[in-house]
Amino acid sequence: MTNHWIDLRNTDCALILGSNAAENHPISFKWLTHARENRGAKIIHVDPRFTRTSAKADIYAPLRSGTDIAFVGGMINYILENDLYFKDYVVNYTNAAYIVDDGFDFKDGLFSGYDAEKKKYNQDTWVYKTGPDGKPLKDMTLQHPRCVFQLLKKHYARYDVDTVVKVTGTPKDKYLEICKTYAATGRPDKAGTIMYAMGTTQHTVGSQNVRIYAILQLLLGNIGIPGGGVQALRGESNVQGSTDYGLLFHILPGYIATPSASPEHATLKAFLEKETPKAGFKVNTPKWVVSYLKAMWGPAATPANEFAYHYLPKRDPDKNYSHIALFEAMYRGEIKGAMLWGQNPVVGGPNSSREKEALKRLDWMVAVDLFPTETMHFWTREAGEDPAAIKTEVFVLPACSSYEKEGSIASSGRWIQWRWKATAPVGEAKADLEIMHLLATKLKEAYAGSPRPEDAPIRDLFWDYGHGEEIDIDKVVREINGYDVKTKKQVNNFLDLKDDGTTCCGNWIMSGVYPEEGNLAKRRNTVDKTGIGQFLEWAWAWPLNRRILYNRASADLTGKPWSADKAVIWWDPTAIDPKTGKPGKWVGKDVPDFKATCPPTGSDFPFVGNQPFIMLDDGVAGLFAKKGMKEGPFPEHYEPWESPVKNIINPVQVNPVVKIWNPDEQSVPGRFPYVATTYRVSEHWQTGAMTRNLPWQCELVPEMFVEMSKALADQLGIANGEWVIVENMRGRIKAKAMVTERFQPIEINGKKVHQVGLPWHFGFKGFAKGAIANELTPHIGDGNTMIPEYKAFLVNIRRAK
Ligand SMILES: Nc1nc2c(c(=O)[nH]1)N[C@H]1C(S)=C(S)[C@@H](COP(=O)(O)OP(=O)(O)OC[C@H]3O[C@@H](n4cnc5c(=O)[nH]c(N)nc54)[C@H](O)[C@@H]3O)O[C@H]1N2
Ligand SMILES: Nc1nc2c(c(=O)[nH]1)N[C@H]1C(S)=C(S)[C@@H](COP(=O)(O)OP(=O)(O)OC[C@H]3O[C@@H](n4cnc5c(=O)[nH]c(N)nc54)[C@H](O)[C@@H]3O)O[C@H]1N2
Ligand SMILES: [Mo]
Repeated sequence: MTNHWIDLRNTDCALILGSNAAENHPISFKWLTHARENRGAKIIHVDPRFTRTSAKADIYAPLRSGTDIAFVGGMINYILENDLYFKDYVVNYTNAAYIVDDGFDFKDGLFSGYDAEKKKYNQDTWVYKTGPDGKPLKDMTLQHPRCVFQLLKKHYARYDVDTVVKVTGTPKDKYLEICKTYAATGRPDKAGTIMYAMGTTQHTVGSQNVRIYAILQLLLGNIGIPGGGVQALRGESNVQGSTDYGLLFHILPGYIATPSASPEHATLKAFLEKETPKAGFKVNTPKWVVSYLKAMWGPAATPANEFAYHYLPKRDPDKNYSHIALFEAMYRGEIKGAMLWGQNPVVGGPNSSREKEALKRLDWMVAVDLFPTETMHFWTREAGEDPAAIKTEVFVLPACSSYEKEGSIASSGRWIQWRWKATAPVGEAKADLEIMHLLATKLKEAYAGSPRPEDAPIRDLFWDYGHGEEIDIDKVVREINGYDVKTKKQVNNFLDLKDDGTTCCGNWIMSGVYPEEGNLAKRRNTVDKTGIGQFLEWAWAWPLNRRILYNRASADLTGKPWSADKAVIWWDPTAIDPKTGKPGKWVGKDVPDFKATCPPTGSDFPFVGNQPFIMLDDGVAGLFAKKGMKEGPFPEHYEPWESPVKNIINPVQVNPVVKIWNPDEQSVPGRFPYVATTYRVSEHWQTGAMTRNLPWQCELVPEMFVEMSKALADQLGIANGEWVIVENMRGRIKAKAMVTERFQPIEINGKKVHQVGLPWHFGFKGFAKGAIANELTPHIGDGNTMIPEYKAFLVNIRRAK
């Protein structure tokens, strides 16, 4: 989230698309209800199916799964055509005025630079045109035909209302009502927020779905203000924290790129040169990287050995190591062993039968979990297997639950909150941290004194957290915050970090959570001194306890809030800065997302006073994404891999950069006419391990179902509650028909299309058993992140007998 949960109460309009927030993130509705009651806020919900979120919305509109870019692209066109954008904001705080390289083009569904063979773009033309001084050319009047604003306008002019509703199936009057209502937040005194989750991301165009929300919000001046922003409603408890700490293969803790085995990353010097931009706050990257290496290898990380940079694993630059890719590698027999730590892919993984097959090809597997899961038992008769025919040796380590251990978690709003242990673990169960500590200690014992260079990263691993078998979590948090290596004094925050090896810091974005005064995640001051619900002394938020990201954008060029109602920080020329003793300072209701003493009209490298987007080298937000996004600088509509219709916006059917792993598993519309999506129910959690072992939850939703409209049920002669078969190229499952009004047939370009929905909470363990929805979902992922396309695929449905 750019903002945070409580801040939803400051919104004038919430556009919820790709999320069933009322059921899956219920706390959001506490604050949206507050906004509606106190400031007349409007709630809009866009979802293929009418849910409890829709029931609480002022406007609900259906769309076909997988068509959000068309939907939002049309809103952008509406805003630009009707001059409803926030002009001062767009001109000054985005790259609207920048002139784009002459070679940049978009034709027949493709941007310039596409290599059809490699399915990859050469992004060299996705840049600005520069003047003789090497600086980008700009036209602040936004009239130049090659400026970002005009190119954006041209790109989305093709997304006229009639075309859009032909793609999405949304009734035209509803669509226009949403355009009008949401565009009204483009005024300086109004804020609109976008709330999204898996309905947005689990698509072959998932990343560009999120990008297009950012463009919409920037046009309306909705970023950096209370009640505005783009809100990623995170899923699993602490999924925010796990990405912050580098769980994903392409990032180290703090969103630093993982090094690859390529010449440009061969040495620390080369890596830092490549990964450090020339302008913007990220010029500090070397301080973060070197301090991280000091946290990893302590005294063994010295200036002479480039701080042990050569110990960091380097990934193959041409390989992908995401979920699908790893399971495909297991399937091919390239991976011999796997540790599955709190995950249950036999139920939750895409094309789960294939993933189960992949597990059979491992020599060993370790599962660390609270409950016996389908994944731990994948080799059993219960799973339909012959145990004698499976070679994989399976080890189970019992883990304890969140109530049985202490630690912090990061919420979607980036708040780091401490949780204390409520009760002792059951049986032999241990906290994950303890299990990790024992493992690390044993590994270090095994490699102690080894002269082999490949053992050095473990031999020299700096593991100073424990007392024998016991780990001291306080020491872990202290290292995450960082300290001065010599004095052992905690640094105040990442502004104190150095690139010479004198500081150590486990994760720069978290630096500031544990200064000398103590662990701020434990703070519990319930007084809100800001009046807008910021609660700055409740816990701690990264970065630097900042609650609204990019908040410099809430003030105009001179540092005055665009409107009193939306004031967060402002420039006070008389306020004295305690550090410098000089007048002039950013003050207000949040920690400035800016240098506190850099005046709005001046500069203080790498800060430029009127450029709020400090993490970008331009200092302004990107309506046009320069190099970076795999499929282009502007989001473009492509159909899901499995779609009932042809793409009518452009001639390219599927996202041109996605990797198609197994072409023969594609389900085609003739045989499999219905659009299927998967979703959650309030009563279950994820793969069900945590709810199907609780009898009272099982009573609430006891069995697998497929939800369909009355029209489809009538057409197929299916009665409510009857068993049906749902099938496609990947699998065939049995489910009970749940016939509802919540799905309605939609019209796509003159063709009637039916959508159905499946929960994915069931499996063969626990008290409530049922078919696994993921036996139907494809092994295909988004072009940038590889998140699986769980939300749009094709199936056929028939009566079970
Ligand atoms: N009770 C409960 N709460 C949970 C969870 C749980 O299992 N149970 N899981 C947690 C986790 S890990 C996560 S990630 C979040 C997920 O939270 P959500 O994303 O809200 O979860 P889903 O129900 O999977 O999907 C949301 C909605 O997306 C809609 N949808 C499907 N395709 C599209 C599309 O193409 N466009 C649009 N606009 N909408 C589409 C679906 O109909 C569904 O209503 O929930 C978290 N909260
Ligand atoms: N079809 C379809 N599939 C999906 C999705 C979808 O929308 N549709 N959503 C996807 C999403 S968003 C997600 S997040 C994934 C989730 O996929 P998984 O992470 O595999 O699902 P969970 O059921 O949350 O599994 C977590 C496991 O962790 C265990 N656990 C709980 N607490 C702890 C702990 O403290 N320590 C340890 N070691 N274990 C613990 C639980 O018992 C459970 O078995 O599924 C994905 N799969
Ligand atoms: Mo999730």
